[in-house]
Amino acid sequence: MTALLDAAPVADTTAARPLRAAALRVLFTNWTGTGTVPSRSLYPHQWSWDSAFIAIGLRHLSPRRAQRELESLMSAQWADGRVPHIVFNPCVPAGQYFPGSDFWRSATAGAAAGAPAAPLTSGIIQPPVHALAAALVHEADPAESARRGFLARLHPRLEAWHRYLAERRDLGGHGLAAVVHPWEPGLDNSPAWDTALHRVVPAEACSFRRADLDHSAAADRPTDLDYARYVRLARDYRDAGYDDTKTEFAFAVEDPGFNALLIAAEHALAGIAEQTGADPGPARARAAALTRALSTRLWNPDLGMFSARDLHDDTLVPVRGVTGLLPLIVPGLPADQVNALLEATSGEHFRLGEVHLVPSYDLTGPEFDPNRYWRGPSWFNTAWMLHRGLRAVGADGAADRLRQGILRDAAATGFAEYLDPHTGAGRGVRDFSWTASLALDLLATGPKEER
Ligand code: 2M8
Repeated sequence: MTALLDAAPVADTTAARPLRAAALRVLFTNWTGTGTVPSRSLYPHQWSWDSAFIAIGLRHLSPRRAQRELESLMSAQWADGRVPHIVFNPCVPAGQYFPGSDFWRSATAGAAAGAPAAPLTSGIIQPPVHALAAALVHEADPAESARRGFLARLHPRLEAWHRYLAERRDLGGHGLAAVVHPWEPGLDNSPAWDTALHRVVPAEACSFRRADLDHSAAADRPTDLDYARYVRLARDYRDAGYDDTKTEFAFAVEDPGFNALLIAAEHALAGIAEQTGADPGPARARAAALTRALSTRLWNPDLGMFSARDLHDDTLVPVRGVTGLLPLIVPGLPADQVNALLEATSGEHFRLGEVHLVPSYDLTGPEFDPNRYWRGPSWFNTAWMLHRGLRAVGADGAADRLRQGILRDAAATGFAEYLDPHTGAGRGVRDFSWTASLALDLLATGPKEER
């Protein structure tokens, strides 16, 4: 191992103060009054899994604000249980983000599926980190949480959200939730989606205008061809009324990261049910069934880690993506899979401890690009989740070093959206909310805390 992560640590006392202050400044700047935008420039609305990660950090600043972050997101939930991946801020000018509310048309196209008349939202989803976030936010100040009835109000919404995933999104029929758009697992242009995405007929280039390139370098973002396919998939879903039973999904994938997060969230939801006097049984049963399905259906023995399953031909995708490591957060995973995952994190494909954070895709893979979004760069949320997984399986040394790397790189890059795993150079936008909030979380929880 190189000395990279042994470099001068961000101490947990006085040396950490500037980092904490800077993280708080980012979260204050990006707060809109009811929620937090991921970035004032590139992402000027509220995003689903961003809000969950943001709440996890915000709880150390203001548990009440962290509660409001989750409450505002969940108030945009559809009647069928889905939590939309974007909640649009009506005060942001149309055209500042594409695809905006005029593209998704949730209030009309989504009406039959249960979209609210307001706020306007997208119609797809993102990973279900919310119950985990809610449990952590509650723990930050249980008295204030109880006084506001936070968990009691959120529990039915979270239960409906998880039921939506279990009942409407088990497209493969084997007990796992499927994603129907590369934006849904949150790793938009991961090489893990390439084969499935290449089957999608792109939308006409003249039918849309990207806004992301106004705020970020083209070399750091998905290509125009990727975008044309994203637009086509979203348009087809919208035109089928966002109906999961009627849409002919050209893209349908079971992702190990999405399902691992769902399992962690089901465990958190069972705990929330217990605290609120509700029945924890359904969440526990779903967690157990999901864990069995994950460890059989998405374990890829050829890769020695988990990988996505393409529902088009029911085959495992032979690609090493960072989401294939995230099942480390799943309680009760078979020991041989845990051991193989630990080997995979430190092996040549991800080189944990030798490169900055953990790359989003195989360092030796043919598609690896250190700059382009989810095709190689390291991200702070996946590093935070892996840190949690390492901690959960008792790999404290590796967890401590990763924690140190997250703090160091967040400070060094000005809270970059992502970074080059080899050089540590920041990529994408700066002052990115989940980078700030997750750094804040690790500063507040200390190096060896068991969670
Ligand atoms: C990125 O995705 C959005 C679409 O949802 C985009 O590129 O416009 C992803 O990194 C996603 O994981 C993230 O939630 C979102 C906002 O930070 O940006």
